[in-house]
Amino acid sequence: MSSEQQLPTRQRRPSATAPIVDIQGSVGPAGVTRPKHRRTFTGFGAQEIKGVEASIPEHMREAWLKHQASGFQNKEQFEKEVVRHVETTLARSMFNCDETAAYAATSLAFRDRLIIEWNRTQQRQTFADSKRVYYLSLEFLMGRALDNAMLNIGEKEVAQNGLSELGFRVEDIISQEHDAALGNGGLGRLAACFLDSLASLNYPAWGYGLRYRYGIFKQEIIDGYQVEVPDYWLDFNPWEFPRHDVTVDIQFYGNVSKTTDESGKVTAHWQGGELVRAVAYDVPIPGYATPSTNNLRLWSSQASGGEFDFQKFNNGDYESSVADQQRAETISAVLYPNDNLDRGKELRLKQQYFWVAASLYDIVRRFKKTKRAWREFPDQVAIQLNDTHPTLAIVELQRILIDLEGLDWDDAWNIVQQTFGYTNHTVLPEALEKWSVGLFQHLLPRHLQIIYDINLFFLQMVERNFPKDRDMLSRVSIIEESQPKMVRMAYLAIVGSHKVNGVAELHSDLIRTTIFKDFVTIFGPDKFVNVTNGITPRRWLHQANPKLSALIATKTGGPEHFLKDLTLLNKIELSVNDPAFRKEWAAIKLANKQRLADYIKTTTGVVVSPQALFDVQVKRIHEYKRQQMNIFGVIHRYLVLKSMTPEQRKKVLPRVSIFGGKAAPGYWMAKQIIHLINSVGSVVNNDPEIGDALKVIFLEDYNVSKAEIIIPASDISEHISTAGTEASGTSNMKFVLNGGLIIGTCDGANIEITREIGEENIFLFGNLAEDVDDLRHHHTYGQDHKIDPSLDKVFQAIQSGTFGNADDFNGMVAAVREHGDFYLVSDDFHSYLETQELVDKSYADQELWVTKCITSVARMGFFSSDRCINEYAEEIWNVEPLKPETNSGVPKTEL
Ligand code: 26Q
Repeated sequence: MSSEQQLPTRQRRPSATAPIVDIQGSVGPAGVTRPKHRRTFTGFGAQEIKGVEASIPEHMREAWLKHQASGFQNKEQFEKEVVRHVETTLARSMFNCDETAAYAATSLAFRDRLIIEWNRTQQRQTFADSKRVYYLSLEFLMGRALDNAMLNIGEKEVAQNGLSELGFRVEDIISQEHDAALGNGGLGRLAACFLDSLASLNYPAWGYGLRYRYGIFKQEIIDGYQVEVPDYWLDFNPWEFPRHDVTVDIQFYGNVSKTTDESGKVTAHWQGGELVRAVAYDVPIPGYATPSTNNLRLWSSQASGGEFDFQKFNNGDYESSVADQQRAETISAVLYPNDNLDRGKELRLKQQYFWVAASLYDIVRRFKKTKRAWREFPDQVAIQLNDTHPTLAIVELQRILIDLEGLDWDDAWNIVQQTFGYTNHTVLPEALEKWSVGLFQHLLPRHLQIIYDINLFFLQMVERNFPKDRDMLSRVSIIEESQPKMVRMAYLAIVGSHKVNGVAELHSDLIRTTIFKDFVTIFGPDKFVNVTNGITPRRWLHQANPKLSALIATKTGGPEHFLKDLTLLNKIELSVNDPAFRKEWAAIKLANKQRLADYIKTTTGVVVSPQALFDVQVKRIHEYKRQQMNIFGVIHRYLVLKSMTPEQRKKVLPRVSIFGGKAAPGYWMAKQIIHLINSVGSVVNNDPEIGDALKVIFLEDYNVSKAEIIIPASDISEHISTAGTEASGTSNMKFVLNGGLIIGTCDGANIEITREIGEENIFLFGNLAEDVDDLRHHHTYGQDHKIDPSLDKVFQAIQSGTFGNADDFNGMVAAVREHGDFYLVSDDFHSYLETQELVDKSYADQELWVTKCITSVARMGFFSSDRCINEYAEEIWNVEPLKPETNSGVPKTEL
């Protein structure tokens, strides 16, 4: 009789052939046997389903099986769930169930549905023993979760009908939710789109990030100026699950000693310093039309001794024990609001290490439970670095392997390099992360030693292979020999990864030929690849623009098809000349514009006509993105209108210029730009001579949920960065996908959008990336820097006080006139104005315009983040999807 059979039933250990798995992805008990790793896993067979079931202790199995079938399948059951949550979970009465309570209860009802699939997905992944992807990003700009959950699960209609019977409109309930705004802009939203695609495509994948108490600040516009207000978003967040049992103590500061054993092997010991506790919070990530539900794990910081340091507390040192607690909590308190700017703040480096160390501990712990040999680590784990922010993960894994696990340097380093991939998102020098050696020495002394060793071995290799190029060593050294010495994080990321990618073709070419040129020479061209960004059509078409999605569905065989394979959009091109389709298309755009006009009226008080051309630029405010050029163009338009007779003005195509975006709080020039836009708006919008011919709107606090209203309403959107500066841009894709055209420079993904949709469907202008260096040189050293006469008139208007105190805008004018015009506004201004005129003319021909819009949407299939994720999976991660079972009683089958 085995020892197992002797146990009383209630204490019986689970079957030894099936692992116990939970959402934490942990397996138990140790030493279980499992199927061999397989490259392609096509789903559970009947036997394997039994395997998962068998992992549930016998005395729990019946209850477990009943639970699997729970959740709501129809309107009545949904309503019952909502009422139950209001009356029990929320401890309120239906008698006073307001929209807040209805939102909470609806979310809880959907959350219950998600949790079941979430658990199953983790069980499935662990049972299959498949390789997982870990996406490390300091930013996840998720936006709202409820609408997304409803649509991805496929039960929005049920909820809509149920809520309606309870007296609510589903839109009102959805809009109760506070955006999860744990990101600045493009990089953070890309991470969110990637999570959606990873789950929708059934890839075993986890995101790892920080659970900031404050996300990106809320922007208020007061007297035309940006004012920042903290974004405390965690009041009620039904989408996160605290895992108080999943904690890791993270070490900072301290010192390093070394010991040598009998065999002469030296081991480093990092001792002393300070401990901060990382606590896991998990967020379920549902896939679209699949039960697969992945996990986003966000770490929150706490004092490691629990609530207080009891010793200090008991000694009466109450204040200092509270101070310790606050210092620990500060680490995950706030998202840095800089986008594309590195400020070198100690707390930021602390955030990075805290998050990276906790995540790696978690990943390594999960791997160790499989009892595999260390060399198999890269077969089980792929880690993607979202920019250089998580680069310390490379050093941390090397430290774990050599200091804690006793591996040789070379074996460890091979594992590290095979595990990591690094995505670069910028070529702007001010955004490339560097940390001073002194700060590293203080905060992470052992990591600095390891970085020095990585650099030493790397430089030795370079010296061996390129003995003639003596300068090469200082050019590529991870340590910059400046005063003070700096650690170059991008170089560390390249050296520690097996693949480095840019995010659009031009950008990938630029990094290969400029900032990382030497590394291409050293490692060869195969290490440097391009993966052009993409966006999830579930959020950016189906959710943001339900009417257009429904119309497209009529030509593509239903939403579940084109939303899973966006190339099917090409079918709508067959209907481009179908009058009924075109009419419906135009009506939808008008309705979306009306929705935005209503929003503008409510939030700004300004009335705009939905018949006008809506011209939109919404994105972070930055000189390289050139919102200043846009507003100079608006001023030009205003001056032209003012010079016309009333009769002439009546014939002008009315335009609404819409801006939105946040400036980093310390970015003075960006704040000046916001101020100028608002000042121009208050003059133009109140000028009775102008009327509807021109309106200028600044929408406060641009975020994901506002983007969902703004983007579908655009006729033309502006993507007008100085050529070579915008790595990709992703809103360009969102606008075109929603039936808007774009005016843009030959930069980032604009170039590939042009390739896909055709030159005749995009308004390109301006100098090319290859000309930028010469133009800048000319500004600095040339004698004859003449600025365009139209721009000169714009400056004269600003400086004569037309838009308020001229001195307020001196800096912006001087940047162009006196300080070398680094972003080449004057060089591109003329061509920008000409192209805007072309936009007006084209819009006047509505028939042709609608043709351009339909054709463009039809050709946007390439820009799905699904395509993008499949490229990462194939070229960088070497992971395969793990399809869910189709016959295990899961309520919904995969489409
Ligand atoms: C760095 C150091 C210290 C503090 C903050 C930062 C920091 C934070 C955010 C640096 C950069 C960012 C964000 C960058 C970003 O959003 N880049 C955008 O990434 C998109 C996705 O690839 C591209 O489409 C955009 O072109 C790129 O600007």
